[in-house]
Amino acid sequence: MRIDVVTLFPEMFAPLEHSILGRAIEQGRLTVSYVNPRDFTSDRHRTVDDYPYGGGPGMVMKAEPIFLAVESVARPDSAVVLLSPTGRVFKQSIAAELATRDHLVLICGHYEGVDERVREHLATDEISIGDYVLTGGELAAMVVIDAVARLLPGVLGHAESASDESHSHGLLEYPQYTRPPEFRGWPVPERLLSGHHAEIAKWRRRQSLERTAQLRPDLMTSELLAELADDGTKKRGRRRRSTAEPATSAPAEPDTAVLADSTAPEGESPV
Ligand code: 4HQ
Repeated sequence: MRIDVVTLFPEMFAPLEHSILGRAIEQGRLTVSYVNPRDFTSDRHRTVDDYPYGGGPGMVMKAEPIFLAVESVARPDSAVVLLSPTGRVFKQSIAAELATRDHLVLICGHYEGVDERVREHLATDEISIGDYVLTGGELAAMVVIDAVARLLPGVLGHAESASDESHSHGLLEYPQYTRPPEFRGWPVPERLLSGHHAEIAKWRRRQSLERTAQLRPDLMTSELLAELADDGTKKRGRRRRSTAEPATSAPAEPDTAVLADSTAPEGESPV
């Protein structure tokens, strides 16, 4: 995959050179390049921002340097993604969707934002990494790059493996332990030491279900709630024909009642 990042601050992306992504870049599985809108200005001061029409605080990134920067790298098959608090909120399924593309162009805004014509006439997609305000789109772009790159073929090594963790199957991960079997008096759950693989798999599934219900009730589908309610004492297999199976599996609304802090107002705007 090739990723071109449109940014005034390419130095901010130095962390990508390290660890797993650094290895993926060295192996040529991923190419990340930078294109600076400042290099597409023609005035003496290389101006990339200007005052907002209508007044108000802060500066707005000018349309032309961003259009020229994107147009210098874009191909017919590029996904052109604007990082912005008004975008669709990033999650694993969006990472998986982007990982199928051959070319991403990520536009990082700075200051109070970018001229609206970038969103309207240049970006093909708009992504937010969450409901909080960053000083620029660079950290958001790095989050997207990291989550997408680890899904590319061969990027994760044997020991890392992409399929079996939180959010890839819609459940939170079960608790993990390594040696020693007892640390400061806290033991590793006995089932994990048993070597009984079927029992271990059952225990882990149960832990994942219970954790998800407790910590992220918004992720619980009707199927998962039914599985959670099932105490495992009924006989398996030989299922009888059921009448009226629900057709959909929409996640439940967040159940803030189970959370420690249910006092925060909902729908707080990040912008
Ligand atoms: N930004 N998810 C860039 C964000 C943001 C987010 C604020 C983007 C400032 C100029 N980006 N503007 N949240 O907070 O992606």
